[in-house]
Amino acid sequence: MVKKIKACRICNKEALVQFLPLGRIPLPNGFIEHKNLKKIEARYPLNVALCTHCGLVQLLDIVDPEEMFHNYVYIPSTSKTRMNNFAEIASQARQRFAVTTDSLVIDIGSNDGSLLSFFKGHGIKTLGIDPAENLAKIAELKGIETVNDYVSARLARKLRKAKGGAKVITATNVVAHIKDLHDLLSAVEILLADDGVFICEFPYLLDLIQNNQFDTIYHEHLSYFSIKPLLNLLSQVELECIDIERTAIDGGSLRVFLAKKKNKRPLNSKIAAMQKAEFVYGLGSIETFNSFADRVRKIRTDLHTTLADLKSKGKTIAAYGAAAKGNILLNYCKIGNRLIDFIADSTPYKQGLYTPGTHIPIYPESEILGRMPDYILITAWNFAKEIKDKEKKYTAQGGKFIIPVPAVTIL
Ligand code: JHZ
Repeated sequence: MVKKIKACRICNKEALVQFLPLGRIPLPNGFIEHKNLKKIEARYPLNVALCTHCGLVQLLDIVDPEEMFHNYVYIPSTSKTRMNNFAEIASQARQRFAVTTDSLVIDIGSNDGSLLSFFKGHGIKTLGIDPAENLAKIAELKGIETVNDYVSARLARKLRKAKGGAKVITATNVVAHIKDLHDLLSAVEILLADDGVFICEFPYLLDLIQNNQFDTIYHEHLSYFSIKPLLNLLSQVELECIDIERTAIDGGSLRVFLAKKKNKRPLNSKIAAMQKAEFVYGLGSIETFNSFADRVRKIRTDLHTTLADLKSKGKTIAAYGAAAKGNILLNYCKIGNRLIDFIADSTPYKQGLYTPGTHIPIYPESEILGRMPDYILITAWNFAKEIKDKEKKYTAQGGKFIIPVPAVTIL
């Protein structure tokens, strides 16, 4: 089921201007079993717009969350870079906000409990909230108590009564997945202790646009934040931004620290400077987004041409990382199993399956050296360094990597 959006989900104005129609694409985590390859796949519109009033970039079509999140194949523990980022968030939270063994830490969108394990390891009380039944079970097996549900103010009231207030609430790469942002922040207000802090991290729109990271745009990500819409949203609730950091994860993200307004913590001066930089770059103007869309179309042509040329010369090509973003890249650029022989991925739940829309088989990473393709397209480009470091033997034997963004490059 898909719902069309007319008004902005933050400011409620009918000021949405579409700038990048990516077409109808299967859900990016909808990997397929071999026996289902001949079945017709559901495709969903992927159109993105700018709210010319508050600046929130957002999808115009919303897929039913149950179709996307009930059973989820993505787990963060497949990347050292991501786990290091989680470790950093946990240690920052413990040191900066005086989290002790008496404190409660809640993670929204807790997946398999990976982030919370860095708190649990220090004897801190933890609670995960995640709608994916399969992942909540895995987290529980690791000893991370997990409520298998979508976060909401209603659920928050129940949990607050049962568990008390949280000193820290985290939400990494999950704010973009949630349709009702006001309800999310109400839930946070209810769950936070009066001196508590909400730490959320998500890809930063400025990095996404500057570096042509269009494949981060997919059905699961409903919102793409910059500072202006964030401040607009906060002006409507009882939370305020006490600090903000730019982090390198996922091609450039924002780590935002929110606290209850009644605490009267000083607003960080960084925020004004960042908002100014966004304005100077042109994030307030639709022309900026239209030229981004032109650059995206160029990447599509360049990538298809590069791979087709190599193939016509008899070269073999694989991809690395059956990431959700990779599936958007492959579908949008019309790169299927005629060009790419296989995708290497370390996620056990993805191996043996095929990519949605493009039907490329997913094999374990060991197949890289086993099959020695001439070229590897790094579809998980956000982890290019980690992948290149891991596959030094491949390059030593003459293998070459291709990076799709910010511009198609053969390394
Ligand atoms: P990765 C997911 O997006 C989904 P995806 C979600 N919607 C989100 O917002 C982001 O995460 C944060 C593999 N890999 O993290 C593992 C290797 O095989 O970029 C993953 O399948 N070997 C919640 O799917 C994929 O690549 C490696 O050495 O776009 C990376 O997926 C490394 C480093 C990764 O997220």
